[in-house]
Amino acid sequence: MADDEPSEEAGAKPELHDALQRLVMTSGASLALAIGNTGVSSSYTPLGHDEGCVLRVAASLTIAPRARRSFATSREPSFGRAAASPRFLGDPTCGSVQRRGVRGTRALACARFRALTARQEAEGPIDVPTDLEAVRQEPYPLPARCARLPGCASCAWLTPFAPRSFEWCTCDMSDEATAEEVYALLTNNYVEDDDAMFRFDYSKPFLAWALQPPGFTQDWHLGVRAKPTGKLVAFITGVPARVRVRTSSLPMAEINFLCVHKKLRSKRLAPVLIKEVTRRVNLHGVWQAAYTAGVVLPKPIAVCRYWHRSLNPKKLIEVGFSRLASNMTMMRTIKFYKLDIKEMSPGVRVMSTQDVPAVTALLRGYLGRYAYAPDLDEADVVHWLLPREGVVYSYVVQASNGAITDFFSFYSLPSTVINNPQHKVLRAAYCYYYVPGSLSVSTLLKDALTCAQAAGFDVFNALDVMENHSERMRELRFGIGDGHLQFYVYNWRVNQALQPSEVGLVLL
Ligand code: MYA
Repeated sequence: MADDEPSEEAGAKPELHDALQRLVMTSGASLALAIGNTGVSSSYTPLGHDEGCVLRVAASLTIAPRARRSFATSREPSFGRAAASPRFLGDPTCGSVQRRGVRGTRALACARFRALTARQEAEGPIDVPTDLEAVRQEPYPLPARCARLPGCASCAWLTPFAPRSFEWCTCDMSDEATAEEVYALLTNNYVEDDDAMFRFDYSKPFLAWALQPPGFTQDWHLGVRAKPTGKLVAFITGVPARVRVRTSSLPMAEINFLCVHKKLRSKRLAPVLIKEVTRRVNLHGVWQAAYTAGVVLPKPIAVCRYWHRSLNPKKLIEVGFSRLASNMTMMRTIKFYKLDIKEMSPGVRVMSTQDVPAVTALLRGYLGRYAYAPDLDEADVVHWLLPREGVVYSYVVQASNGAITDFFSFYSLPSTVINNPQHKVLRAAYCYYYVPGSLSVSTLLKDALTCAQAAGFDVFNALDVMENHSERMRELRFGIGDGHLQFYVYNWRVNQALQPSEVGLVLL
């Protein structure tokens, strides 16, 4: 091996590794397919923002050369009521000062402030569950299109005076024609990077899997159709899940696939979709929701980052996801990222149905250590983790005595490569759940990378959640992305934002 050749041993040539990582990431190679979801207590007000909100929209799919894309609208934080109230209470110039004297007023202000703070600090529901009968029974009205330009889908005028030209629909994902419509809407209009180089391309089998877990409700797969064509123009989904926030295990909806057709953007359809899905979820007696987004909304419970590990560096360079480092040849780069299937840990095999009880027990034990994690049972494990070709890949490690000691998994989420003459699709594997036992997390991740490379994926993406800390990721030749993914819990107050290492939830 020549002196400057990449070492197969991670860390043996740190300067070379760093150069490669710089190549891959600072040049904009970070496919931070971060669909966004957000942070620290979370009550999202779908119609009309809270004054104190910070809105910073970050790219979902962050990638390459012209980095630092800011899909970003940035609104500086202003003081919301919570911040303003204590200031008012403590204001010695307020009327009560004259009546009570400064000291008395301060004492009263302090007492009120303490009470207020105590209320604010209690973790739990922001709005305590309402009586089901108090939930609005009829759907929210949809805005109408411009009356002056009949048939115009793209003008900015939406008026309540025009005849209604959109209608709600419920999408039956087991119906082939509907599944095709949803796929078409998402594949053409869903999350892109700021440079419009890549767009998520969730496959139909993936959508069928993601949207029909045990106990799913078709009513939560909500679409908007244009009248009179019937074309699907907007979509949002919820699926039921039991999720634990610290010690509270709650029935929640996991909200995903919020999408408005490109020609109907900025007409405030999204807030109506969110309100309507909230109503439908509430009608089932569910008052909390988990979601992630690249945008910053009020308020993230955790802010996480993506890391990217090249598996097919040549293609990543060709599509503009990565660049060749100045001191590297293509051959050396390929060698640097090559993983040898013969080096897989002994005992690793594809998960099968008979492993479900053992994998469930392992996951329940391991995820129990995180502050924000799913509360999985065997039916969930059957659905979410039994392997499905092209969708989810799961492996166990079996000891010589037959015991299942470890588990790892990843899912497949390709992206359309926009306007590239050579490549149409980027095949990305995303780190899903794992449980270390006899092997370390690093070894499990290396095995996962090897399986993903052998299965033909181009890149392996992982959030810095669970034990995916930066040191480990660098060791495994990941490069950090420039996208952030915010995690949110709807209608649940959390005192302090969680560290990524406290998050054990992976949303698709
Ligand atoms: S994250 C994936 C989001 N989808 C995409 O990024 C796909 C590409 N983009 C689009 O399709 C549109 O740009 C979308 C906005 C649909 C995103 N989450 O209609 P508008 C707010 C929440 O004029 P459009 C995912 O799926 C924005 O702050 N809100 O804008 C999880 C503004 O509000 P305000 C968002 O560009 C979704 C308002 O929308 C998001 O035409 C979780 C503008 O509306 C976002 N990602 O459409 C949803 N992006 O004016 C919350 C923008 O107030 C769930 N906005 O600032 C809450 C829990 C609900 C269930 C509760 C049950 C208990």
